[in-house]
Amino acid sequence: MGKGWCLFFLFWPVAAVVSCAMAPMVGWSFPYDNAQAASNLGIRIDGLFYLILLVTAVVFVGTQAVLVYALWRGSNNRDERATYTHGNHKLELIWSIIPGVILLFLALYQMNLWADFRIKKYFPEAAVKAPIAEVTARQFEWRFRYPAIGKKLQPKPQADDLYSVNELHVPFGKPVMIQLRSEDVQHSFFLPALRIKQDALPGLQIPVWFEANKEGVYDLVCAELCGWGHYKMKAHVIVESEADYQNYLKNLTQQQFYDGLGKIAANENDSESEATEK
Ligand SMILES: [Cu+2]
Repeated sequence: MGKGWCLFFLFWPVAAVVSCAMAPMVGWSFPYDNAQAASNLGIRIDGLFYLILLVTAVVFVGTQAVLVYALWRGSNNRDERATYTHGNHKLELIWSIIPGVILLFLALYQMNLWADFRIKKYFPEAAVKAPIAEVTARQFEWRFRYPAIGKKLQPKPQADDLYSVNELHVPFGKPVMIQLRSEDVQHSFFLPALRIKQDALPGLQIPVWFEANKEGVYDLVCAELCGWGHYKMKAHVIVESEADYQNYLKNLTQQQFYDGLGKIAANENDSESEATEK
């Protein structure tokens, strides 16, 4: 093999490493201008991502360096011939045990993060006690059902529940939980900025929690090819202060229960039920 081929095989790993290192500078890395994740759990997930990237980068650079060295040496010395061996037991043990140990380390290292993210027992208690909304994915939109102000979300829709489509409001700085459902096929609730992704499955109600750590308008997309209108399932999650969030719910109540005569039906019902209770 000529030296030209050695350079050819050297070029690709170098190009891969350089483009990987440049990715954050040119916007090819994490979403939102490579900003830090907008949730505390997301920041921990990014940490795990970088650790795995580092491990794979070391292995990749190491094996490529050995490959190029072997090619270069072979191209320098045309008298040295390759020999055929049936295998090397010791070598095979080494390259089985080292990746095995690395994988075992990663599997154990990420267990806490996985538990905090997915196992309900480890969710923040306040979030579990008061889910803020039920999120229903359907072909091809997201529907949100909030409980009436001051009430708790019930498994079945209530007369005074509040609804919105493709716009979910949540307060920042505190853990919130949603109940995720699908009305038809399999969808996936994906908040790239918060590093949250969970499939929505027909017949199941799946709790998902997150804690947004900064205000903003973030994309909510469906990450499961769910039909011809899959691309239309782009919604937004609006992360705002607790006061703005409460205002939003108030406005939603007013819009939804306005009877056209200047009265808010929901409030009227409330005062009526209070009166009957007395
Ligand atoms: Cu979908």
